[in-house]
Amino acid sequence: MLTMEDIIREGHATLRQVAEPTDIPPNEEDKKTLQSMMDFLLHSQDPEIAEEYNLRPGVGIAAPQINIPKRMIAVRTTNHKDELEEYGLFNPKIISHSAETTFLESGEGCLSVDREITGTVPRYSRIKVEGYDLNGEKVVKRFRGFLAIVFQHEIDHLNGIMFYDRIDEDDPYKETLPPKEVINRTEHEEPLS
Ligand code: NB4
Ligand code: NI
Repeated sequence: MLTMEDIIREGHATLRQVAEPTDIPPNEEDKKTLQSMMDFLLHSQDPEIAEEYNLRPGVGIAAPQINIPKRMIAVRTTNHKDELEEYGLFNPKIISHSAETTFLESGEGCLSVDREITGTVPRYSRIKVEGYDLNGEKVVKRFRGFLAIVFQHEIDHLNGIMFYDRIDEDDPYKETLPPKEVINRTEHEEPLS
């Protein structure tokens, strides 16, 4: 089972590399790795297991964080309807996104970063992701709200990007203005938790 000791921290070169695509269909070793990443999220969200193994809670993890420079991510969280959404994807890719951007009010953290970093991390409000699941089946799905932010944080890791790279260093709390055509949108996003 994966624990915090398996997670590499900022300063480690792997976190700055562009990860390699996996085989499709996925090989058994990569499938085992991805399953262990999904298990880590489950464990980290179980108060008893998390306490026993000293796990920080996580809603996402990317393979480079366990020092495997391959394009694999796991995401596990609830959506705006409070339903569990769980994904393990090989070679995930954002194939389209909104012009509108958003950010997590409470900022972002990272299992590979052992310090608090405050500031606005701009993210697309809505994305369409393509990838392959544990069975090697193609998945194409739209995400918005918190889930969209988690996917962008994880896909960034596959490209060697850390969340704080996206904070404006001269104006850390800068709020990126939405593009003109969506400022007057009538539809409201659910509040981001
Ligand atoms: C990835 C996230 C950082 C910001 C916001 C938040 C948590 C992570 C990092 C976007 C993606 C891990 C991977 C949480 C968390 C809220 C929901 C449901 C019940 C506990 C869980 C706690 F754990 N970040 N941790 N950080 N990363 N919310 N929640 N809750 O997951 O570095 O690259 O279980
Ligand atoms: Ni992270």
